[in-house]
Amino acid sequence: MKQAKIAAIDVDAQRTFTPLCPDELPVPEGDTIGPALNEQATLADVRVLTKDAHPANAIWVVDDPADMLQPLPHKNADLTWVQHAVPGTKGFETIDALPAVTEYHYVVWKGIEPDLHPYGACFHDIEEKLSTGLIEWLHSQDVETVIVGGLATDYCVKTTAIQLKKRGRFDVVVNLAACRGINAKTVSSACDEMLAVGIKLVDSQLALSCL
Ligand code: VGL
Repeated sequence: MKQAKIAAIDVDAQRTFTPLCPDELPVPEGDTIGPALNEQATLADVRVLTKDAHPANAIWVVDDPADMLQPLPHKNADLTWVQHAVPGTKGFETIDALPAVTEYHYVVWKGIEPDLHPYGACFHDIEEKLSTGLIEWLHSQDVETVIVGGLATDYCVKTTAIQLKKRGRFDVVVNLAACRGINAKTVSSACDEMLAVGIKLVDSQLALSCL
C-alpha cells in the first residue's frame, strides 16, 4: 500500500510582502515567518515554494498606493496593485531563513504574464482553467495532507488553501503561526471562508504536531 505523505507549502514568502520593501506590499511582520515555515516543514515529506513573479509593466500596476484595490474589467487581473515581486529586484527574493529555491521539491512562479494576476498557486488564472501543475504533482507524490503558511493570509494563502481543498481534495491545514496578513478584517473573513470549506486552522507548531 502507498504511504500517504505530507507536503509543506511556503506561499509567496518574499521580501516584497515585508516591511523591508515599504514601497511594495509590506505586510506587518511578514519578514518574521521564516523560522515557523522551517519548523512546519520538519513535519512534511516534501516542501513546495510559491513565488510571485510579476513583469514591471503588468496591466494591473498603479504608481500611487492610493489607487490600489480598484476593480479592473479583466477576469484574470481583478484589482489594481502597486508594482511588486519583479524578478531581479530585492522584493522578488525569499525572506531570511528559508532554504535556497533549488532545495525545494517543487516551485511555482505566479503571475508571470502581464495580464494575469492570480492569487492561488494552483492555477495561472483567477478563472482556474489553467493548472500550474501543483495539484497534479502533489498527487503524483502520494500527498494527502498539505500544511500551508506564508504571505499574505487574506489573499494568496487563503486562495491557495481553498484551491488545494476544493480542487485537489487534500486535507488542508493552514498554520497561522507561519502566516501574516495585510488587514485584520480581511484576515478574519479569510479564516471564516477557509473554515467553511473544511480547512483546519492551527496557530502553533505544537497544535500542528498534535494533528
Ligand atoms: C498577494 C496581494 C497582491 C499575496 C499578492 O501574495 O497575498 N496579495 N498580490
